[in-house]
Amino acid sequence: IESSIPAPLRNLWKSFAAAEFSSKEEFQKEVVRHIETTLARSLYNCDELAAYSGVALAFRDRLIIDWNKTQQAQTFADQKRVYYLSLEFLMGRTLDNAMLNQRMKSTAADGIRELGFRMEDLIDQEHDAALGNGGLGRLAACFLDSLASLNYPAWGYGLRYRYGIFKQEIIDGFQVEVPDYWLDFNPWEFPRYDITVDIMFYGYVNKYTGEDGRTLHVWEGGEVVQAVAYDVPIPGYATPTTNNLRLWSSKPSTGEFDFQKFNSGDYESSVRDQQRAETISAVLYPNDNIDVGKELRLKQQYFWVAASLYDIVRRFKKSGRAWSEFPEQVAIQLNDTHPTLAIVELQRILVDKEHLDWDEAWNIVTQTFGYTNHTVLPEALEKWSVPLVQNLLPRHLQIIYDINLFFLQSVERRFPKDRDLLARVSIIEETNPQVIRMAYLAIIGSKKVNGVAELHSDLIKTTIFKDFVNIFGPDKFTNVTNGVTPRRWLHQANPKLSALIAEKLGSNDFLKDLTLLNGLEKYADDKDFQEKWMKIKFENKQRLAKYIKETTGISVNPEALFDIQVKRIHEYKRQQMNIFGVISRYLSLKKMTKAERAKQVPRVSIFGGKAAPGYWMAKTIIRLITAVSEVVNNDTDIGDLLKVVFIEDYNVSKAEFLCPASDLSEHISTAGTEASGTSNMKFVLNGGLIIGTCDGANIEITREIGEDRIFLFGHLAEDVEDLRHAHRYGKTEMDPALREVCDEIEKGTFGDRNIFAGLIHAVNGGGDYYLVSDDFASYLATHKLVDEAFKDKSSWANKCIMSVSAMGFFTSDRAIQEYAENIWNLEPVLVQ
Ligand code: CR1
Repeated sequence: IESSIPAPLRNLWKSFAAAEFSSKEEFQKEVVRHIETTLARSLYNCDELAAYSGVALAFRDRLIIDWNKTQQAQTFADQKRVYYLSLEFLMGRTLDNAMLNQRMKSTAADGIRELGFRMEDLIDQEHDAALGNGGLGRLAACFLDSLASLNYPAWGYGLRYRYGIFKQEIIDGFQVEVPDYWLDFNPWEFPRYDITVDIMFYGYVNKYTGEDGRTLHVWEGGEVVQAVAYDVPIPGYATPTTNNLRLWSSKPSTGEFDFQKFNSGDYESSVRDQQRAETISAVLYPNDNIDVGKELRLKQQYFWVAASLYDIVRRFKKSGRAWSEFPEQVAIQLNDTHPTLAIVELQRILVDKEHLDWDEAWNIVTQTFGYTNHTVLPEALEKWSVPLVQNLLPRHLQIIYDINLFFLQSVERRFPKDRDLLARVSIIEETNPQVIRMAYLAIIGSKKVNGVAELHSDLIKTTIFKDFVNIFGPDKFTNVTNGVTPRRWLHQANPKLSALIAEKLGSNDFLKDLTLLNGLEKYADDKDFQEKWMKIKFENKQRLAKYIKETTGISVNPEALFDIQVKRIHEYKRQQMNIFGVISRYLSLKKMTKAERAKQVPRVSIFGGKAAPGYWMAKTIIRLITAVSEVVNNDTDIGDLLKVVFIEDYNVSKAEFLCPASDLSEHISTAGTEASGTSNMKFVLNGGLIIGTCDGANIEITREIGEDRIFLFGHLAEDVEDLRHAHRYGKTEMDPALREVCDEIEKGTFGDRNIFAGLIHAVNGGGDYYLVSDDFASYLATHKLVDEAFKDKSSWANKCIMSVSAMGFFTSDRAIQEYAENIWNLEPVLVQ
């Protein structure tokens, strides 16, 4: 590429090349320039938002210079790239992360102070980029950070939703959803109006006979929508590597209006068509771990997958290589089944457009894809109705049928006469209407399938995907335990702790190699270090206490034990068990004498999380939490011994100040239901202990940090089936403490009992699917142990320090390295 441009021209350009600011003064100059010219403001009308914008634009320039270098270096290197397809990227805020990854935060903070602002205030101006629901989307964001930090050539592909996850307001104790229109000012994206792809829906399939006598399928006559690329730079930590996240936005493809309609006076209908096209990327579906199956969602999936594949194939074709080399140049990772149509779309491109033989094409496809499963919950496994797909994507349905036919034929050859097996593994489920099992299609079309924690990866092999392990052999199935980026979740979220650790270890290197944390082990008993450590925890708790006071009016004592459960509200995550436990604690306190009360450890129970708008039970759980908090917090008898707080609108930036402020966090899902969990990792990394079940990554955390530093309770995954069976067939007696709690709710202590009838029924007569009653006694007993342990401050500090020292395994860098080596076969590219 370089040699195609004459040297003099090249040199002239180089002499004018944009340079990165590197000193405080250069930074200040850039900020003022952006405020005065890009934003048309001045010293006299520069508020915090304008100052934030100026700083963000200055850093954006820096990112884009590195982004350009990186894209060039990766193109020249001509190595394999990985494409991470995810419908969700829960990025949170960008400015702080960009400053820290570029290691310019203190320079910038000094510069901004001189210009009359405080960096913390400016950071607070930024709107979260909330293009995800929960763990799955945040994992994708952590992975992008690690891919760039480790210099891997990688692109993310997603949708540019105009509305991210809704904002949650609590009104009269109930959740109310408010749209999240977040694009007013977003300096972190670059529209690429020149990069567009036409995407078709509906239409029909025609057959032709080609010159070589082969049957060709042509999909035509449908409605066309245009995808426009928006690029988001992803900076690595302490490296110039800045990768790309490409988000697609939808718009009508035939220009602004249908002029025929417009001219004939049908203005409204022409605007409606335009809006219809824009609707595709308008809104993120707000469901975590639940599949709703709406047509618009399928449209989103195909729109995004087709645009991304077109882009990937276009890039590959520029290299001029033979198709057979595609899997050596391209790895595509499917983040859950949402992008599974990519398998079908690539097969369609290769067969219908590039005229490869079916088998040759299928061979390429199945060497290219990897599929990550994130859940075993039946209600979250995607199934699309055949009539829906037939109508929206007629050619894709034919290809799915063919994939299924050839697959079933191969199964039949290996396992003759096993008709049950064929029915079990068929991509098509014979319900009425028939449905397509997307997970099966993803398995059949991928080279590797992985779960996200050891227990989860074992469970998928022995339960939902058992037959496929038989058919493909065990090597196709593997585990990559999730991780979190220590840059955001330690260095950025908890700057004081990060600085203390750096001081002790002698450098910041642990942010690149988290296993270096084990150097803290030898200070775990050092009283002076323990004190410094706990002082930071206390200050983080004070900051949270202040926030709680300001936003809810509730006064909490920062000396109390802060017990936090923040995550999406879901019955399997068992926030209902937590609040039942709080009620039980309240009832015990009420029964105590003054002298007994004086011996109790004061608690603050903090909850946060969104309920899917259509998930009535989850909304009822929120209502019970707010109802209990109204009663308990106003009971002067109880005072500081127990406070209950619901934090409104839990999101990434709130997680960043909640994680450092916990003494104890709750990860208490019914065993076998939480695939991994990632906030468990964040809380421990920030020096908090956890109470949890033997589920997901809790098990591996226990293995790393040691059993006596975690409060485990409850039944094991292997017990669950029998327990559920017992509930279904007659077991009715309830745990006595739980019975007392239910009675209290039914007495009306927490307001209108009818509101909570469904919640009570679920544990009392309703089959107790999530085994709250079965685990309740051990849950309460374990909380007693927590109280006892918290009284011994030095031993508590020792546990926290020892735990942090053993958290090296849970960096997303380790996870990404495992993907790169075992699944993608990917090598880093160094950027000069
Ligand atoms: C799981 O519930 C896991 C994340 C990321 C979620 C959670 O335990 O940590 O994925 N699964 O792997 C999910 O959203 C659709 O499935």
